[in-house]
Amino acid sequence: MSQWRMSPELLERFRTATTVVVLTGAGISAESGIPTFRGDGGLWRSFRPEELATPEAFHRNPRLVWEWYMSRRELIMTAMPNPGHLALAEWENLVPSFTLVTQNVDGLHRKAGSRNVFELHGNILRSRCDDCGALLGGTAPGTDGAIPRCSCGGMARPDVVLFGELLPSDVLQKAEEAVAGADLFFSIGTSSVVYPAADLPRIATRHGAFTVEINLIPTELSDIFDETLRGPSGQILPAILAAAALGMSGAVTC
Ligand code: BJW
Ligand code: ZN
Repeated sequence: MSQWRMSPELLERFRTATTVVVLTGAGISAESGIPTFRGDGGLWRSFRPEELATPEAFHRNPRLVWEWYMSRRELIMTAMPNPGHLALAEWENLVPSFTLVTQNVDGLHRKAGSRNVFELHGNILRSRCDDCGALLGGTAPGTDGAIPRCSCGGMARPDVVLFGELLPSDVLQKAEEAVAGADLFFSIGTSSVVYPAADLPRIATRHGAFTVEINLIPTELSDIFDETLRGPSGQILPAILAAAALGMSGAVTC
């Protein structure tokens, strides 16, 4: 059970916003059965990021890194969007401008029906050439573990952004522009420790957006938000949409 309270101001902002930007992290997909990275049950409890999520790790031991991504791919391919993803897809239909910026690589926002999605950290279901960057579909090692090669000879790798790598510059630029123009900004299910994504709430604040955080627990950035809602996004987001439709606010117990 979680308890959260949406203020009358948030309800009003929700109803009148014309330019909404939502930033999501692993927490929004937790209720779809996909582990987060940090915290209890997080992936980094069992795996060391520097052994699996850096370009150096990939070059040192591409098979090991591929094995890890293959097991996550399998889980993600069968995962379904949860009520949080679905509520965001529905919200997009209710406002003139809605941008969804996600750090997630699972593709669940598009699977839920969201259209204007910027994937900051790539997509785990795609592969690309480690040398020339060519997209290689869902290419993956076979049962012998051999790493597939691009026509240029480079190794195929998951099309995700590893630590120390640059985010796709066009995607990041468009995301930052959208955030700078937002009148309502939500940060959902992210620990707000990974940059440059963690800069986005500050950009929103600097440009005068009303800012809201949804998370189970306080984060590094909680203090800068105008409003924080503590609880599972799969319960809070549908409840906000329903409350806004009914014109109510106040304490809601999920
Ligand atoms: C719920 C919930 C529920 C649970 N409901 N909530 C500036 C300062 C310091 C460092 C840097 C900096 N700029 C760059 C860096 C270095 C680095 C960085 O940020 N390091 C920090 C960790 C210190 N950044 C980079 O390297 C980035 N590249 C870059 O900036 O290049 C230029 C540069 C390089 C080096 C130096 C300077 C400049 C690239 C970052 C790439 C991140 N890649 C990963 C892996 C992607 C592929 C894969 O999936 O394997 O992306 S790491 C991992 O963390 C993944 C995530 O997208 C990312 C963020 O995690 P997220 O989504 O926040 O998940 P969690 O688990 O941390 O949090 C989940 C939250 O949900 C929790 O708070 C829960 O409570 C909550 N939750 N259930 C609501 N039901
Ligand atoms: Zn290539």
